[in-house]
Amino acid sequence: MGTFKKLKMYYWPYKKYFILSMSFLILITAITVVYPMILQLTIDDVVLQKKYSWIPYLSIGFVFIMAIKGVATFINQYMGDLFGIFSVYKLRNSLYEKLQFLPFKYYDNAKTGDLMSRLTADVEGVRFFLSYGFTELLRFIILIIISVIVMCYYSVPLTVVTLITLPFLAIVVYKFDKAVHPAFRGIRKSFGRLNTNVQENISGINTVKSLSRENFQTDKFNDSNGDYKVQNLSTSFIWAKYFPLMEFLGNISVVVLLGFGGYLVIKGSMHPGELVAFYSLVWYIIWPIVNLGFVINMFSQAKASGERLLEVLEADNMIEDQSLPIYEEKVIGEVEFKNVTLRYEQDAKDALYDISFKAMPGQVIGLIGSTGAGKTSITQLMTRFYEPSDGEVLIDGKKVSDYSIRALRRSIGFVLQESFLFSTTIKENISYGRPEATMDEIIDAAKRAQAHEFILELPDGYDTVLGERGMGLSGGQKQRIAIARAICVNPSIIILDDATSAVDMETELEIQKALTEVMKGRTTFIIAHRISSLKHADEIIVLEDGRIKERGVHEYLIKNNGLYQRIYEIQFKDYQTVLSSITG
Ligand code: M5T
Ligand code: MG
Repeated sequence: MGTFKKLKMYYWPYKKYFILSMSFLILITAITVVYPMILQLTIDDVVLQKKYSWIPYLSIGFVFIMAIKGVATFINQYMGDLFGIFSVYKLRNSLYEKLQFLPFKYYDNAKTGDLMSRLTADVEGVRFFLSYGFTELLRFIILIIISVIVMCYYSVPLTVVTLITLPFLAIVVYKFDKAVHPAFRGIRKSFGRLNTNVQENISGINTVKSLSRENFQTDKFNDSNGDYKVQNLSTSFIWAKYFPLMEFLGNISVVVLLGFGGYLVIKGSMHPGELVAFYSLVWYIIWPIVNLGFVINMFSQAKASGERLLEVLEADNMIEDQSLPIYEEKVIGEVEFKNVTLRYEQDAKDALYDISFKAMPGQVIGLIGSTGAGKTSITQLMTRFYEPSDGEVLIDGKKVSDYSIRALRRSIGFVLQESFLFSTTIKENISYGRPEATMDEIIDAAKRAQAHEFILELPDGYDTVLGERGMGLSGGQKQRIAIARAICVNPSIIILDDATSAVDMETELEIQKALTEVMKGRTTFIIAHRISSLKHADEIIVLEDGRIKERGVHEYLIKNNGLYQRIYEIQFKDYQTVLSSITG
């Protein structure tokens, strides 16, 4: 029950629906037990004593009770549904919100498809149990209690004898529960894997097709689909094995009832009508116990789902706003690293080691180094996407951890190698970081990002919806929209992480023009592989294996006999070769 206790805050606010549903459930159950009693009355007092004048009254009374039961069933079901639907609405919102605020570190290990299946199938599992499972469980308990009371009222010895086999039935049901819970957890897990597979395949369809790996993907899908099938089959086997056994044990009670009950009637210590009523009542006990399997099944599924939801809800936010002090204001743009070390995982090697530098507001810092050297990692620390393992990151002389995350992210703009655009209008994509931006501001940002012209040529201009009706953009166009998006926020610090490496030389020139505009008056970090992109920087930091190897201005570094000089020579020589091959 721990899982449901932890989830209480989501469903308990709607307890009024639950309580209403339950109250009418008690009424319905009580009426159910009245059926066999009416039967007993009809046989013993009407038929056997030939009191025919009672029949109309009994019939009308019966119809009346049925009508009450109808209304009660409606309220019970509808309120039960409301309880489930409202609770799950709240739960789903909380999950989504949680996902928004989880740090990158969480997503490093999470799989999209799996998260999607948690947000859909698992949430549904919990809803189903809240709406029906809870009710069923209580109904069974109430039905059993009332039935036993009525049976004892008719005959205590017969009750005891009839119920003698039921503990065995209960043991089988218990064993069933033990077997079925892990099986259902397996199903849910397997479904998460299946989803991941599909999602990755669809997101990566370009890669799949360009490397013609369709067959490989299909096989991979077959594997997870096969695993899902096996999981389902084994659950189904458990189900099929236990169900007939439970029914068989139930029927033994009926045999005992008919034997001993028949004897009591013949002996005259029991009325025939009472025996008939007993027969119905005993099923009111066996049926819930057998079906307890079904409810337990539902409960197990919901519990497994609930656990998976709690895993998300209880995931560590890791990076949170400090309680005090908090700076909300926008920064001016001085960035300082003091002996910063960063390790992504506890026992991984240092991604950065003992990094120190200082950038004054408005300065341009170039970061260069081979792939995996730690360039991106440096920038991730400024926005607190990750926390340094050691050392301090300061902005305007204050620790980044003392800023609110919001203020920080509003002060720092990013243009990455590949920019993600949402499938909405260009206008909204540009103003994504500052939804309150006016149309003039959006157009101004686009103009400065050299994007205005091509946007006007699109079918609906700024209202063109991306990703629809084949509305794609070229890499360079996307990049310029991303730059406009960064400008729109008007950040004090801007990070250009390989912003031009994915496009051709000509587009790069255009983007470079846009970037020069972006850099004006902002502290800028340029990460690039091409020296031409960062040779005008106020300081260039050369990284290798997470450490600073060299630093200084271009003119100094090219004569320093170090890594930078080597890179420069390679790129410069290349250029010379190309040049001489053209000029012949
Ligand atoms: C530096 C590791 C990576 C590498 C080192 C971003 C990131 C990096 N790493 C992680 O373990 N998890 C992460 O989320 O850290 O990586 P980098 O800073 O990304 O290097 P880079 O930006 O200089 O490389 P590139 O290829 O972008 O030029 O060991 O495994
Ligand atoms: Mg990088």
